[in-house]
Amino acid sequence: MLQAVVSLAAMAMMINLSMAANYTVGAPNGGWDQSTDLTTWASSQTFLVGDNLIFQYTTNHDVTEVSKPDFDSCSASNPLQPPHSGGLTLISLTSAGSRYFICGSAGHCLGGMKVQIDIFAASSPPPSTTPSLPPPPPPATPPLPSLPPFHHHHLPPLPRLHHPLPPLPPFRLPHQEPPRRAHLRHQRLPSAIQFPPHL
Ligand SMILES: [Cu+2]
Repeated sequence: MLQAVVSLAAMAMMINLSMAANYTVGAPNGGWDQSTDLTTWASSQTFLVGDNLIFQYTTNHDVTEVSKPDFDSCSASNPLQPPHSGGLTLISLTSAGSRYFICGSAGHCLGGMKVQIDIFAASSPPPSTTPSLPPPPPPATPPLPSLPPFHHHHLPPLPRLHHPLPPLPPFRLPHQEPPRRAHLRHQRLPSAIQFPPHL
């Protein structure tokens, strides 16, 4: 049971990793510099929770995360966290909301080296800015393994049944005597009843 939970968690992590996107700021036609239109670049992307920003830059720049007022005024004096430097900075977008990055080098933010990143919850990206992906092709159906040819099992012929029956005697209707009519005999009544002579 515990093993199943652990492997499920590992699978969920793998799915999350596979779904997370890395965005190199300004790429592919620009970068984290003063000559890239970073506002246009950011508006062409959809950032989701779990995605990562990758800042690649020459070492005369840095990555300074600031509040929106400081972003608007290009003030790097109150960074939300120590400025990142060194030429390669990875920022994990761990929650929904807006984050503001400027370059802390003097004059660079005013020169346009600033970017606002709007991060959406992974489960509900805005439908208007979500690029519609073509439907995935139907999964190829693996061919079924061919079955070995089917051999009909040849059964031996059944022995013929020989039950010679003795010939039946010719069928005769049982002799029936015609119904005998009871012979009614007219009994002759005496034609003349002779009464004894009247006394
Ligand atoms: Cu800079």
